[in-house]
Amino acid sequence: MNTQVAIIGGGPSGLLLSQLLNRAGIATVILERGTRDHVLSRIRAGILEWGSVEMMREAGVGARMDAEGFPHDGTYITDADLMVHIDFLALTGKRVMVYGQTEVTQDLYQAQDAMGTTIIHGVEDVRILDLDGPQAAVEYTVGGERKRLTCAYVAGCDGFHGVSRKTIPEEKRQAFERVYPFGWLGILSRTPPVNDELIYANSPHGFALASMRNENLVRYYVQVPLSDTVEDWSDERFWAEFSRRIPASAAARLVTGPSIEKSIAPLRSFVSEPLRWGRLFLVGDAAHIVPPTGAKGLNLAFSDVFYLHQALISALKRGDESGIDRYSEVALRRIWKAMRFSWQMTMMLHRFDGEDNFAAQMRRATLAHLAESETARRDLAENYVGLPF
Ligand code: RFL
Ligand code: PHB
Repeated sequence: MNTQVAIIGGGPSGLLLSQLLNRAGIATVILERGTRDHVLSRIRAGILEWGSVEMMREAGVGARMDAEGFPHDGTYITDADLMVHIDFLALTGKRVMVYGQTEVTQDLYQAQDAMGTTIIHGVEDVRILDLDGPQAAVEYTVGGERKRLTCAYVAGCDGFHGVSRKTIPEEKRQAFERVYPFGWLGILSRTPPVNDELIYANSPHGFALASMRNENLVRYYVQVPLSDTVEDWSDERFWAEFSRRIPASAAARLVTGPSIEKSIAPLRSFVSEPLRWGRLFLVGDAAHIVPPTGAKGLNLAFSDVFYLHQALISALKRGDESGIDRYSEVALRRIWKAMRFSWQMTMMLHRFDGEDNFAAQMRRATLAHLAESETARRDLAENYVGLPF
């Protein structure tokens, strides 16, 4: 089999890239390890920057998002009972959209099906070959049979644990990493949101986040030690801990109910450079991970797709390779700024085990400054709604 762009991974990055390329008349094949149900059931991101919203529209998959998503004009950052409102719209003229990653991937799969693109699920043992020759190849096993796909370019959209990044020789790539000594325990519950906008809560008991999917579905998180498992967290324990970490005025409105999903995600910052190796390009979580505190992971994956789809269209339609030559440098410039913001938000809002009393005062002073300075709030808002592409 031959195609123009082989895409490893059918998560949000791979699907959006495939969608944009096919609409420009470029053929793709997506090779996905899991089943479609597996991809669609992963409860992850919830917030789209406006640039991501516009990309969904450009890709022809904006209709349901525009009908069912919830534009948010601001968010709250709180410290015990101090609630700082960050008014995105007033400060930047932009807003964000509450629309879950599961909905994004569902819309993209549906659009890909309608276009009749090739998505092969259940692939194993993917090998990426011939990256410095005139044509690249991808070998994989599906249904017990070994297959070979040749292509002009390979897009590595296979997440943090994929094979694409590891295909670049170890001595030719450099990793930058910070692992945080805690994780986020997240629950989904069919209850009304405790607040009309998200609450990022700093507290003496650790961080909590009140997010949502719709009027009757919430996504709430609490910071937990890495040694905890979901079995340590009954629903009762979760609700008690969550309600003492958010401001008392919000806790008084909290509606609790059974959780319908519960999982723990460790927090890490990670970047692997470069993003290009011959005919291979890394995209999204395959190349970088941010802690979820700034809601940047999916959005950063989409900005990589933005740069790469334009570069691939120029190369394949017009023979102009300047975009693919610059892809790594251009994408990394934005990636590092989102890394900085996610790291800063994480440091501002989490309690570190064994920290000294100075650290807690620094967090409190940062929040107090945010409450008093419009300049500080605008800086946060500008980063949260998304830096320009
Ligand atoms: P994904 O989603 O990991 O998809 C990769 C796909 O590749 C497949 N795969 C392979 N396929 C073939 N061969 C192989 N060898 C393969 N290895 C892997 C996998 O099965 C999978 O389908 O990466 P992608 O597409 O780059 O998308 C990235 C986003 O999923 C991620 O950045 C976000 O979910 C991060 N994130 C958030 N991002 C935001 O922008 N806003 C948020 O509010 C937000 N909240 C979150 C988050 C991530 C979280 N967790 C669990 C890490 C909240 C959480 C709790
Ligand atoms: C979510 O809704 O899952 C969510 C929202 C904001 C974040 C992280 C996760 O910063």
